[in-house]
Amino acid sequence: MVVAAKKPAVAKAATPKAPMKAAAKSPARRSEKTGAVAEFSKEEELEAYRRMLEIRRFEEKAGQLYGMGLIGGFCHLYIGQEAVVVGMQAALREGDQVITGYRDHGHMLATGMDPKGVMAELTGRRGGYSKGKGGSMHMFSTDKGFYGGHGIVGAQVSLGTGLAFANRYRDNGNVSLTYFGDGAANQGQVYESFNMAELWKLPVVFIIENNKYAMGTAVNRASAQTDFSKRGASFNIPGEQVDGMDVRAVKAAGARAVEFARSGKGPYILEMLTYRYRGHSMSDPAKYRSKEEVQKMRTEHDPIEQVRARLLEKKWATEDELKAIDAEIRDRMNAAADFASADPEPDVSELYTDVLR
Ligand SMILES: Cc1ncc(C[n+]2csc(CCOP(=O)(O)OP(=O)(O)O)c2C)c(N)n1
Ligand SMILES: [Mg+2]
Repeated sequence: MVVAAKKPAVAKAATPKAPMKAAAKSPARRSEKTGAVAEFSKEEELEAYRRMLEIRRFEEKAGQLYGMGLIGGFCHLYIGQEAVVVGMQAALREGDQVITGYRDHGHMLATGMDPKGVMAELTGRRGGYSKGKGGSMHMFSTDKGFYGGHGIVGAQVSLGTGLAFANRYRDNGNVSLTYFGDGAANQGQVYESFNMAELWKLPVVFIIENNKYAMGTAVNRASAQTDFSKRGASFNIPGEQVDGMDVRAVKAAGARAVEFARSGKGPYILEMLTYRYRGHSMSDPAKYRSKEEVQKMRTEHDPIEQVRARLLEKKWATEDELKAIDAEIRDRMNAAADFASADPEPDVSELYTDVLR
């Protein structure tokens, strides 16, 4: 309706200011995944270490609270994939937006949302981001630019494209980061969104978190084209595969993609090659993959261990300094868990507030 009422703005959206075809000529361009990645400075390494560890410790704590019966409903942990959101967030500026699916706690913390508010929402308490009425998949913070947390597979892709359309319409220069999984990449609305995003040159970066499985189904059993960076080829959307376990590679690719979208050239696809260590959700025994496969990823590709090893090797931090960072983060996550266990549940009078009837 807004589209029909404000034709000039739509015409503007369809006629972007910046020349657009140059970079879009080679869709599905392979990334420099196998080449050297730009080194981080000491400050960047330490920042990445802290940010990723925060997510890891938060998720471990959430897993514990779930085991204690304090978290109801579904709970999808992000452990193993931390480098993706931490690297991408480093490419953003204030006003940019993030939207994702149900595996969303890492994205929330990366945008700067308060672990206490997120944890209290998981336990259904008043101090939670949705006042305890939403849970793991229903949290938002427009202040931090976080738009959920969506339980319907692929739903966030059209919503994220809509956020980008609004940015274009308002000409505010903001970019929408729209995250989804390898399984979601086979959903029909993804391609309707791709078409519109390219047609109108919308400022959106589509980030496909390829963690090799959709619930218990391996990528090669569900996808005819397993190189997801090529999924935009028929729409002329460029794409790259990125080592999603290396925060430096993610940050570099993120900066390129966000700059591309922000400058009016249209959407960009980043396929993040990543891995989740835990089951699909807390109730998944993960029998569809071997323990050795998981162990190999943990020991050889862990995103946090990679940063830790570089920090020690370059003598940018000592074991004791890294232990102190870990202890401080553990304390904060324990405090979040204590708050989320002690805070009262919402009052019965809250039952119908903020709810569409
Ligand atoms: C429309 C729809 N179909 C099916 C489901 C059930 N479902 C929940 S998660 C999921 C797998 C999605 O996998 P992927 O996109 O790879 O994300 P990941 O869990 O690996 O992060 C499915 C099929 C759903 N929630 N919504
Ligand atoms: Mg997946």
